[in-house]
Amino acid sequence: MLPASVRRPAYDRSKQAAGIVHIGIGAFHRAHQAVYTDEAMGAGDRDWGIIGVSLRSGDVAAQLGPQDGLYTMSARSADGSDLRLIGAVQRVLVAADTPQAVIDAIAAPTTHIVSFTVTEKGYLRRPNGSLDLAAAAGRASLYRFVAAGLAARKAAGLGGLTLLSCDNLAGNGGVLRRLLREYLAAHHLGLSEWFDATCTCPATMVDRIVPKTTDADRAAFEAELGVSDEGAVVTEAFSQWVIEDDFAGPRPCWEKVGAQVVAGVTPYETAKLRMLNGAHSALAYIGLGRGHEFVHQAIADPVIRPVIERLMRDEAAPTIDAAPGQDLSAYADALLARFANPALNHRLVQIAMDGSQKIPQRWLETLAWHQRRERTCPALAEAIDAWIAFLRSGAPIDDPLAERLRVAAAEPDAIRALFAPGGLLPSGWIP
Ligand code: CS2
Repeated sequence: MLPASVRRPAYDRSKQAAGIVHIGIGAFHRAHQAVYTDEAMGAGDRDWGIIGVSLRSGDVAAQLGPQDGLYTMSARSADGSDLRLIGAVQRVLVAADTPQAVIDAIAAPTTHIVSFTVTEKGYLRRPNGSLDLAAAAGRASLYRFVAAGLAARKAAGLGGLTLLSCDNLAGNGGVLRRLLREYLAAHHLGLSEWFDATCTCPATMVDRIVPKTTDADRAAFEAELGVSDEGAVVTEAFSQWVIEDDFAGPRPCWEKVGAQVVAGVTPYETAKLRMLNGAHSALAYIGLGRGHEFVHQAIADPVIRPVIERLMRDEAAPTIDAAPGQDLSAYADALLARFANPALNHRLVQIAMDGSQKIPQRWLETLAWHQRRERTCPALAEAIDAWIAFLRSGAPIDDPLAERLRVAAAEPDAIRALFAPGGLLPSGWIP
């Protein structure tokens, strides 16, 4: 029995149909979109159960399967934690093991939305932005499953779907649509027109800091709950979700439980990528270089903090066309407070991974904006130097381009080797 203080789903889980298939069911999805969906059903919405999909790893299925999809989420701050039991996830499929089950889930008449948190590299883009068709034909490709599921829907005379990218990419919905079109043109030409006519790909801005759950976290959950929870997730109190109002069919009433459904996501998304994520990546590389392990330690370092403030306030913020009521200075204040959260133990190495996939939208767009105005960005220049030092340091490089990055960073003119146009990273910025 869970302690009475743990909030539980306020609806009958056994009576809900699955309306959403979510591809990439990591900790972030479980602490973000799944929570909004759980709350929407708690507020009276029905039939929005989630079928989670892992493309490759069986870990989450092994964790959540025996728990009937249930897990606890702890929102932590310096003042304590708020524990909740989340009931939106019904089951978890592993695409590599049961591919047809994934296709059937996408093709089910009750499914209206397929959402994604596959990380930046999961979109399988080449540095020039086009789809890596060889990778997209491989086993761990979201495109294969989505295309096969859509083909089955069309064959069955069902409607299209809303395909909802929840990854930290600039213009994530448009990127997904463009890449999926490239895939369909190569493999399912007959589906392209139907896809255009029946499916939508809204843009989203997703924000919640969710460190990877550690064994120590799981032990702390067990001590607090009195039962073990293999699927538990740790996060902060803050959560934001801004979604472009462009749905192909029904959707949960996410706006009743705090999400913003708006005509244009760009100002929120740009601010989040360039300020929050841009600062995060800078904290990771500069912080690791100075011997820190966690984000809250790096932001407390009097040498690092002014660089991060400058990056957010003087370099990133001026590049953003704020939406009415969007206060970028207050946003920077809030981010500094969130980074300082001592209860999260957010590891810098977690943020440091996949730099080649993250840096273009986090740093290079800001640099290009200033370059067009003949201005320099000292804080971002320091961040880039720290990335190069990290690549040269001999520490493991967790990145799809790891070996090529290591070679480029070893060049005497590493900046040019990494960022020259037509090179490893897509960039409007010319070093
Ligand atoms: C982080 C993000 O790991 C990273 O690269 O910058 O996961 C960040 O915590 C989230 O985007 C916050 O919403």
